[in-house]
Amino acid sequence: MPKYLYYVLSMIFVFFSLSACQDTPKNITATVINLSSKNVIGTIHIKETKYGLIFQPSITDPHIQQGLHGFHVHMGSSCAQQGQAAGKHFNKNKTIHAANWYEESHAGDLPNLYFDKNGHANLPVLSNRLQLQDIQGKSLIIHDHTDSYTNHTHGSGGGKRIACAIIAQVTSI
Ligand SMILES: [Cu+2]
Ligand SMILES: [Zn+2]
Repeated sequence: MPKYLYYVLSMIFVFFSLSACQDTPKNITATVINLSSKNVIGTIHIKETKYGLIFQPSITDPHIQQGLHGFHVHMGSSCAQQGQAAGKHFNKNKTIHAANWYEESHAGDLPNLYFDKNGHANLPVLSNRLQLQDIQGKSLIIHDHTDSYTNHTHGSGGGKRIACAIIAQVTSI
């Protein structure tokens, strides 16, 4: 085999190795912290699919009440100050606070998360309007109450921030 062929083959190998490294991740596991106790209470696994992003919680915290809890992607990259450092809802186009399936809503508005009577959350929610690259480095907030999916009532996003996760930990595909 001519020498230049070794060269060409090795460059092809290097090219494919590099492009494999530069793939954007298809999933992230974010660690969830209770904002009062500061304890780690579980994870939210975020997976990119052809239907959008699936947020799969695996959380146990007996201090979280049974029922539906407001859940959003917030702009900030910090959970400090009882979650206030997470800032406002991720919002690409100056839209309004509403249900996730309403096209005019904040991009970070997600369906409510369900916690059972033992403080377990394991039912996934879907957003068909987000990609992982949009939300990396931002945060997830879980609220004390149910999100009414409207701008019109006080505390409509679910009120007090009770748990927070930074969307940063990259895992293998
Ligand atoms: Cu929120
Ligand atoms: Zn919102």
